[in-house]
Amino acid sequence: MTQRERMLKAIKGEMPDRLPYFPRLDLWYVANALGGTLPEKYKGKTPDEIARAHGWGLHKINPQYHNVRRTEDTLHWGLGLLSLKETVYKFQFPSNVDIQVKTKNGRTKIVYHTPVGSISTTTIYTEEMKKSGVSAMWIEEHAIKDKKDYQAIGYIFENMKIIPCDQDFRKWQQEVGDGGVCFTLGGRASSPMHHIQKYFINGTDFYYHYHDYQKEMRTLAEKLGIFFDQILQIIAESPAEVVFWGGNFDEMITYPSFFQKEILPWIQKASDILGKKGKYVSCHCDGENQGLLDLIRESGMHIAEAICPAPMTKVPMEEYYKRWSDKLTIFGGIPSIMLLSESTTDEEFEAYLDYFFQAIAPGKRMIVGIADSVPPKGIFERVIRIGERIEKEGKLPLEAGGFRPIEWKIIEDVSKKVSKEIIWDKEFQIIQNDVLEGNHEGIKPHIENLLNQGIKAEDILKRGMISAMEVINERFKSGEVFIPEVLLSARAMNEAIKVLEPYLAGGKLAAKGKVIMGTVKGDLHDIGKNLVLTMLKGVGFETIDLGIDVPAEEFIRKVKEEKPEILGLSALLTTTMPQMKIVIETLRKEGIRDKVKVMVGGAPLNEKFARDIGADGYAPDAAGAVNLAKQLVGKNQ
Ligand code: B1M
Repeated sequence: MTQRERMLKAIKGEMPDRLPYFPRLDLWYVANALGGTLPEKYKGKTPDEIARAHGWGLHKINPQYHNVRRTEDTLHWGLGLLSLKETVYKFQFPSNVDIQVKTKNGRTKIVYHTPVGSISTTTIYTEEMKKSGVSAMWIEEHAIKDKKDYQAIGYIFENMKIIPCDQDFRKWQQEVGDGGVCFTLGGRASSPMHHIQKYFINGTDFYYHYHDYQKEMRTLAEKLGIFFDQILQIIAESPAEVVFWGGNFDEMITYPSFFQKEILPWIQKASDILGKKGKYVSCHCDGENQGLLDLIRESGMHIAEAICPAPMTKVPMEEYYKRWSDKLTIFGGIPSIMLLSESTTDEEFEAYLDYFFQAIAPGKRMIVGIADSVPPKGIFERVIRIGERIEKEGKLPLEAGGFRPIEWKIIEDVSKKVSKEIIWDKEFQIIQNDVLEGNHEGIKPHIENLLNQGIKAEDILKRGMISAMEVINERFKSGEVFIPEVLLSARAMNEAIKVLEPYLAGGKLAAKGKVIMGTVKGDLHDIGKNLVLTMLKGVGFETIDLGIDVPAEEFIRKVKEEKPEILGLSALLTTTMPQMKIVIETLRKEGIRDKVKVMVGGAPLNEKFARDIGADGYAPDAAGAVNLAKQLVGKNQ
């Protein structure tokens, strides 16, 4: 059976002869080729040649953004417009939109002048990013900065022409041949609202806009819907068998109610339309899926790709297989940290594979892959070893044998966890409610009212505002509320503090302490860090955000300048975790290590790592970060 046949059988829910194995090599390959660290035997070979030589399938799922036909293919990334060999359409801007492009050192600024206003975007994709294994561009400046930008962007999408164009896609299919299945790119977002979230607005501001500018957003989503519908029609008539229909879902970012309302209906629509044409819909589900398991199952998608199970996320592989495999095909299953010596020993790696073969028995609807990809420093012998074991033990149907779940955090039943209820304080109930509801406008007159009645500002702050914020903190921890609620409550707090501050003793809010925080060098993830900062600010810390991709020297400079009680470091990539150690060592070299407490966090970290690098504390989430920060400054109240 060819690799292509194997994959198609797994997608259709039939039994191939053995488990299909399609490791994604591009990030590993590009990073090592550019860094001159590609193993000798692979030098001069392409990733496809390497995969074919080892008898693996060719991973033709994620577009090769680093290797496009021409600059224009990804030029309009800031608007989420891509025209690649992987897409079966191209687009044409309305003729009355004037576009000005400036590019310098991997940074591209574009201004779009439309008859109803101008918008601009800036994207970055540098050689350094490629070397560190980044395959996609970073949006530094988002198109929508405030309410007035909705109209211009809506105008562009409403008047955009989408034209079928599949010659290059057909050529690509021929080149890949029996080696695999070429996924066409529908888009990197799964619905119009998801598109707005991923491309148009900064990751954190999105939630404020979603709350404040509902009408504008809804209208824009409708205009984008026209664009999405056209793409679906073109794909339906194209030679593609499978479509990459967006992704990067995460139970925090695309929290369950948002996923259900804004994303799921479009996956259903795509699956219906394309399903009728004998095509399949695949979504990139590389995030934390615990709270989304049932929704993804019900979404109608045919393939959940880049599935990254425990221990990297909360959902163990057997849970995925048990919950989904009767309905959709699972692609992935080997979390990338299994390939890293820092996180996984050889013995642990082999034990994971023993477990894995049992967790996915009998192996139907399963395509094995590294989720989401082989990391730049991944041990390549382990990629080979997985292939060897599949060759030997992956004949289908797999036998489950004596299944023993591995010891890691088993799925938690969120619905059973109820955090502490608010203790209403009669005098301050209205303020407590404003904070809980995120009523950032209403809270101001309410506070003025209390002040006019002669109530002390310190009491309003402590008994009214902070007591409510702590409840939000707890509810977030227990999964009862999600990012938007936290952000909106914190915003109400901050607005209220502005009114309160002149009345506080000394005319200034006595901060719990000063915290400086940033995402370490090489790492561009900022949603979690922003949330932590917002929470800290909400409970009374003074916060300074250093942003993303912050080098050690910058952290040190700021610590010297601002003299904070706490320095916070965030990292989401295993490749950038070592940066934290560098920062701590530099603090030591500069003789200021004992002047500041260092707190670290981010999905791939744990307590042990924090201890090993000499940090003062680790927090797994934003609520934990608040508690830790209080402990570190010795103020638990
Ligand atoms: Co990225 N990404 N990503 N990504 N991404 C991960 C992290 C990944 C685990 C996905 C996967 O493989 N399953 C993987 C890393 C794998 C690894 O390192 N082994 C990965 C990869 C590979 C990449 C790229 C390399 C992909 C590529 O280019 N092909 C690239 C790297 C870019 C770079 O940084 N150089 C990349 C890019 C992106 C996007 C731009 C698409 C987007 C980021 C958008 C943004 O941040 N503005 C993105 C996203 C969204 C994710 C996932 C899906 C979600 C991350 C997130 O925001 N979660 C993520 C999957 C995952 O984490 N399982 C993934 C929600 C957020 C609220 O949680 O950030 O964990 P989190 O923050 C929590 C806690 O960790 C903690 O509190 C927060 C709130 O509770 N916390 C702290 C965080 N910082 C703290 C600091 C503290 C204390 C607590 O004290 C100081």
